[in-house]
Amino acid sequence: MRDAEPQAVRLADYRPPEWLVDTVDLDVALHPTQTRVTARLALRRNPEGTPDAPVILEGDGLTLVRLALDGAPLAGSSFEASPERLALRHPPSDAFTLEIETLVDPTANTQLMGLYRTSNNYCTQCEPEGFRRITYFPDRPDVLAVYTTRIEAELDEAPVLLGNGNLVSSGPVLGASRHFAVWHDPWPKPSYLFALVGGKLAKVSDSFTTASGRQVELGIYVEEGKEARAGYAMDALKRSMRWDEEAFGREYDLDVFNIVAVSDFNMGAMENKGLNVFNDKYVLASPQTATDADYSGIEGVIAHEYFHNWTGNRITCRDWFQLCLKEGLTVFRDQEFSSDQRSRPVKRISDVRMLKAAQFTEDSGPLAHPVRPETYREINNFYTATVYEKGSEVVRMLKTLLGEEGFRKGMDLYFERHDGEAATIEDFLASFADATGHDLSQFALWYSQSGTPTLEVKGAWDEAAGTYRLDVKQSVPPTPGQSEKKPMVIPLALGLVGPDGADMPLMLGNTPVERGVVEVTQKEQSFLFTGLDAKPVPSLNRGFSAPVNLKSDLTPEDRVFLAAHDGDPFNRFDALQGLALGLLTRAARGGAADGEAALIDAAGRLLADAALDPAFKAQALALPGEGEIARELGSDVDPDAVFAVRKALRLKLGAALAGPLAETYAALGTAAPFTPDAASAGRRALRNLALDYLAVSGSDEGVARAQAQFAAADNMTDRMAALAVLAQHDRPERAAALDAFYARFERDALVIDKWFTLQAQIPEAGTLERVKALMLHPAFSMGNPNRVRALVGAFAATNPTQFNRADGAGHAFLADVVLSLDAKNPQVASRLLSAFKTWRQLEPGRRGHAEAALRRVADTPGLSPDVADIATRSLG
Ligand code: 0A1
Ligand code: ZN
Repeated sequence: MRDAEPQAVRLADYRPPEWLVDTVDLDVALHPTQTRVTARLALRRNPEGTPDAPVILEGDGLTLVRLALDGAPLAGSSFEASPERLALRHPPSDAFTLEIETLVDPTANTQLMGLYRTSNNYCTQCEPEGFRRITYFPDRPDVLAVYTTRIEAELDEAPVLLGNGNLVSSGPVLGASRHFAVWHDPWPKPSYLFALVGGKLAKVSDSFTTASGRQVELGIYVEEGKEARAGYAMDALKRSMRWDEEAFGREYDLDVFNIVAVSDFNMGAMENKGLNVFNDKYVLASPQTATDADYSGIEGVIAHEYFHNWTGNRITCRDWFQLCLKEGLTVFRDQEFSSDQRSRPVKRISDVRMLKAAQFTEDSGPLAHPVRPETYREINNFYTATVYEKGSEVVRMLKTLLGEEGFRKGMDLYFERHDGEAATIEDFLASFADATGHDLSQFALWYSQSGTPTLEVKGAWDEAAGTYRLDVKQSVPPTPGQSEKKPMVIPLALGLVGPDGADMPLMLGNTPVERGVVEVTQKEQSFLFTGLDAKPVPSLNRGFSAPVNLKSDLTPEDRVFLAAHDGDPFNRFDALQGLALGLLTRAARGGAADGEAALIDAAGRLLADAALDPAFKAQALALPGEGEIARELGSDVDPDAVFAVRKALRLKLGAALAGPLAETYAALGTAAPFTPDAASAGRRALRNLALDYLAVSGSDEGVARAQAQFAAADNMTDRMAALAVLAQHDRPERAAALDAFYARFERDALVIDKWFTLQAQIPEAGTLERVKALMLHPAFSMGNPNRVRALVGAFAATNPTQFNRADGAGHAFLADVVLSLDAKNPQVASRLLSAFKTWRQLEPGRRGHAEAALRRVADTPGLSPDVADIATRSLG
């Protein structure tokens, strides 16, 4: 394990690398416990570095076997080697070849960083700092080299050998049971994009012809027997490749593109050059085993990793502070892809739901940090919703401000200028500024200021003048390390909705507002809209044009009106959500839940609107989650009270709309076989929402309907939805259904994960004990990240009443699991621990338990830097 108290790294301290590496020739002889890695590095002194700087290469737990310089073995006195570093204090010249032989043990690697084993196959994960667990290297993203990798293994153990780039040669190793493959990647890349895979894997093949006629062989490698489940991923890959050509003018650049699905993986997937490695959850799907959400997750992640080929690989990051340069931009690109493949408004709604649930929460608590952090102790802890999701929102705002054409010009210039480089956020913004003439210096605050801005908006109607004035005030709350904030550039898309429900003209003086977007740039600002013949209802922040907390003076009547008429579908959704959130927070504070009748009425009308997409209805009719209600409350949160008021409202909606819901349920039933397209998925989503509302009361009829659906379902979406309904009711049907589900899918780990998750989410007093018992279940394993996340992660992150039990047992349990997992897999342990990110908003009793649990973790000796960092920042 690494030093538990590593020095903080600061963006301000960035210095160019002292030594560059032009080529890396790797020879990897795979062995379960003693893999021999020979690395030949062509090192060259960086002319921009410090004269006489020593060569210092990073390592992590390495065993050095041999070292040679320009072919001659090096005497022990001329270098210093430890598991963590290799230093040549007095290099003999400014350019030479260093040959380094190390031994690594992939079987003992439970961190799943560097070279490790999964289901007896070999695979690597190098982002962000895993390459140093394979060989000594200047392991930083601004050292770009051309890699050639020779992999050797026992033929019967690893018949498949994959590397980055194109296959150069392969064959048997003479006189032995071993074979080899040589891969060459012509594109210079940082070490974090290196990958190799060896093992017994089945290949699903296809091909793609790029716009300019290059033929690309596509391969998806999966466990034998799972080939049929890779079809959807392959289809998504081909669609992604075509889309990037059409939407961004970006073509693929190698002869092969391979994806390998593995069952032990710390994250979702990894964009290694030409050899993406995926958590199999984001590759494998069949109607019987995957839900609609799984299918759209696969589509999104396949696209995301593929799009990294240009935004991340061809143009990479200068340092890890620039992580959002590739991640925020690539999330933006994958969101746009999914919007084009599916329904744009529905995609936007689900993205914003997730942004609010994950990022707004992070931004309002102790782990808040800027999209581009300025300091870190453990970079693994910065793969966050802020870097990814808020990072994407910042790119989206740029597009909103510059318009379609300006944005495309900026992107084109960025690709043209920085291809083959390790770039910064400044480079990115300069491309847009130079391409369009826009001054983006104030906009850049989005990268440096943390915290979700609040935008207060008040309207004033002047009947005599026919004008409507919007008074806008912005503020950014204090966040860790940042007490004072400057005003930001907030692109506010809006419309003025007239009494007939249609948009009225949007004029500032005599000028029409371009694209319906005004730019808020000051602390306080007013906009006077003219030429209006009736009082409008403002539809603000359309499409969620800026990631802000909007506080408007809209009345409940205005919201009911917008829910029925707004021309912007996002705001139609948001109007209903706002109504619900308003009354839920009032009720949770002990006030009267007034406004229910209006909400029920608005919901009923939306449900009955035949012109609306079922997927949209399903989103609009799903109440804000417990987390969102808690965030809105802000302090002294009692999760039981939040759950109770939400459940009470679900009961009322279910009872009041029972007739139309039952009709919806019946009307959307179909005998057609399952297809994962967005339209069919939308119908299932609405039907399953109806199923849920109709059973909230636990009535015999509601439960029987769910039970019948569970028994008859021909696909996982419907089966799972029914099981989720049954799981909410402590009745004999629940145990029976859970048992039947387990028996049917016992051999399918990804499906059993759903079974674990569902049970971890039961909002009942016995759930913690159930989770503890399930940890002893033979299908559970602390060594597999998916299993840990499915059970413990789901409990901590998605079961607010039971995780935050008043007696503190839920908090203590999470601390115990984090501490026992830390030595094995610090990354997964620290992610689990970040479930405490909202602990300060709890009421005093629960807050005390959370603090005690966090302190117990923080005070434990020998913590990994990952867990130590989250624990101390959470308490800070
Ligand atoms: N770059 C990947 C995310 C990723 C980061 C770290 C990892 O290490 C375990 C794995 C993947 C992405 O954005 O998809
Ligand atoms: Zn990414």
